[in-house]
Amino acid sequence: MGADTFGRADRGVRVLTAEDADAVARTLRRVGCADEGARIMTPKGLIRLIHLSAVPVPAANVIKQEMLAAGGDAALHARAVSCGVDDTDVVLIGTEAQLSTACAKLRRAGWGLPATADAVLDTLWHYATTAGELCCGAHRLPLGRRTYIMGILNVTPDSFSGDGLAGDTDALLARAEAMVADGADILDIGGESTRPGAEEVPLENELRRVAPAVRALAARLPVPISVDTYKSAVARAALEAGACIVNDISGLRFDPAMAATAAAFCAPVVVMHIKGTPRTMQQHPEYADLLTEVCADLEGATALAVAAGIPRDQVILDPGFGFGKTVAHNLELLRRLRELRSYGQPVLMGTSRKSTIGTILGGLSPEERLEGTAATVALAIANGADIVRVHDVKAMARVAKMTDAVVRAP
Ligand code: HH2
Repeated sequence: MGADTFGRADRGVRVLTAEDADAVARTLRRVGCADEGARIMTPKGLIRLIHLSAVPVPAANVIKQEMLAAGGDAALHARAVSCGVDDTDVVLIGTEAQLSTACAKLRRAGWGLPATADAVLDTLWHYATTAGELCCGAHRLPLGRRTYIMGILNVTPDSFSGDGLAGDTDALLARAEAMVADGADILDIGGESTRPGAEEVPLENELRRVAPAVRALAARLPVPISVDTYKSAVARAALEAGACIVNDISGLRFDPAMAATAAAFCAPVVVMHIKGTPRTMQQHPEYADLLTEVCADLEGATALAVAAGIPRDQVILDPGFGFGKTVAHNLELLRRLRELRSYGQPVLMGTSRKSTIGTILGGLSPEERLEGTAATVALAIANGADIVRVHDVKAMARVAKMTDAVVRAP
């Protein structure tokens, strides 16, 4: 663009896409900006909204002042300024540069603000960084390079998707081998359906379904096996039989011995959010603030895991698509999944063939939900999922590879 076009609103003016530091830095360098300039300006190019829960009002007012002084702002409850409430949630609004400046000041303040400032800086770092690896027995899954495919193997007679294989070990092995050939990185074996309204399966039945299946698969297949259960006795039997990940839809809540069981085997755990139990969860689920509630629950589940000795980075977060959620809730979870990246922990999403997809697409049955599942898998990956839990491994491995090529480009 030369002097003749400069200043004309219809030429060379556009909004840029740059959602992380690397993208901002590249954008600045494209106009010939010096490396040092790009280093200084990159944090000014990333605006963040950060949620803080239940801040005492005096502290919240100090935070607001420091954010304003740094050129950002902070939203508080309408009655916080007049001390009409005792505490308030806060939304910090600022560029990373402004947030850093405000946090540096808050680290020298009182009212517990140094800890808050450190938490904000930690969170910003976690949000921007994917590092580490999942340690699953002898298997290592480095995070951030690509999305991992968790293939669903239900050894049940009544799974919602109609794919259950209770009692047929040969068929199970054949399906598992096909899944691995099609691109499964993890196989998730479950012996109890957790579809809405499902009744609990007695422990003995679940053990009889799961343990032999895990033993057969672990001996023959080159990928880590996870066990989908909320019962510690089933988890223990599966881990003894060769499973190396525990996938607990209750977020370690239904069985108090679950966290210690996983810890004893050094197994990573998937902690999932559920509201209620599978039997009750779809009875008018309501949330004052969906993501705040889901994230607080997952933080609590992580604390249980860490207290039992599981390293924080081996605690995988799952917002529980379909578990105590309306269609609107599920869509919001998918849209805002990236918020779960605030914790520096791996993120898993399980949308496969779920009823929300059937509803949106006009009442399709589970077997007809492939394309809808593909859309949700692509969005989950674009919004920060490290692992997707799916029935249709071949198709979703392709969706993941294609999406990874776009969103994980160097
Ligand atoms: N969904 C189901 C079961 N287990 N685990 C995690 N972590 N996340 C999920 O979204 C999830 C899960 C339900 O799916 P499926 O296993 O196919 O059905 P059923 O429970 O009816 O066997």
